[in-house]
Amino acid sequence: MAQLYNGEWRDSAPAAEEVGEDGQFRRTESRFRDWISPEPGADYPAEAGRYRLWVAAVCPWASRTTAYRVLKGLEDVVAISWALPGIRSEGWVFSHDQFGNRVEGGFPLHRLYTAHDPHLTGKVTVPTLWDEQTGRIVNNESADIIRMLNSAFDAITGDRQDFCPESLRPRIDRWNEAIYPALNNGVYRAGFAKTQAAYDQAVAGVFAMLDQMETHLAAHRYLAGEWLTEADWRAFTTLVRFDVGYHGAFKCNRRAIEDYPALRNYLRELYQWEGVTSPVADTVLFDQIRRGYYELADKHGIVAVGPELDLATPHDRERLPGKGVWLKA
Ligand SMILES: N[C@@H](CCC(=O)N[C@@H](CS)C(=O)NCC(=O)O)C(=O)O
Repeated sequence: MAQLYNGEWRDSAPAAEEVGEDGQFRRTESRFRDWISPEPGADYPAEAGRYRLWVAAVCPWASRTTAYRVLKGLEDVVAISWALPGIRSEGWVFSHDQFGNRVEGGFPLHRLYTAHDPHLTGKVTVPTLWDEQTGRIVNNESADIIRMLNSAFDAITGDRQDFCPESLRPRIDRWNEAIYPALNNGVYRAGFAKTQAAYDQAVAGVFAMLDQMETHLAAHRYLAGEWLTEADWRAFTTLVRFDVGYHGAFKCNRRAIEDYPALRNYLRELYQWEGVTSPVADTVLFDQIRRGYYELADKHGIVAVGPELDLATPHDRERLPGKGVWLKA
């Protein structure tokens, strides 16, 4: 994997190898974990127009943050830069730099990381939350970023939706802790496995989790019951990529989401969710997702044709009791 070594971008280096001797893929922990806060005197105070998200449409972790940006009505508050599609030797590449200047040949995200620290060693990942005022990276862990977006800017936007209410936290965390290793990251462990045993184990975990979710969602509108929460959005960004990406490119092909009656309707309901400023569906760029995964998986970069999905068709979830989104007092 390409990464920074003492501020230098190197295309491959065994030290950063994320595949162990047993052929298992292990994702490195994110390193920037600072927090935007509405508290007075915070290092990163909540201010409109100060922060920027650097994202890629193919990436499920980045997509958590792009979904929250529309869900919480933050389109005029937190700026966004979308990576140019395709895999490049420089990693994620953007059309403009951090000052808004167009860069001929593209601006690699690793430049942002060395602007933060010229001697940095580590991976360069999306999403990255950047502070334009100090020229520093605030955070590059999507799980943290969505918790921040859920509340940090509420006083600015007036939005009271709470996707992580205190009273539902234990349920949300329980689903997150189960779904992350088995499904969100499980599809990558299947797709990047270097041994049959590692693949077999990962793919078994993927489908055991989908089966468990199917059983739960047959009787409950959402993962945490009657309320739509963070657990649903973290599941969503993997589910929406499954049939067009993971099923073929990552060999997760025992079943498709379309084969699960409850999951397929649940996926439609989330996909059709109206954000405050734009629909969640606008943040899902199927063409880039499909291309992105096949480029990763196929050395010739051949993109599979199917399946054709129409997630805008009606769902049947109204038959289950649901209260929608929790509102803060
Ligand atoms: N734990 C991180 C993972 C982010 C991540 O791994 N993003 C991928 C794209 S899907 C990436 O940028 N990979 C580049 C690399 O591994 O060098 C998060 O959830 O934010």
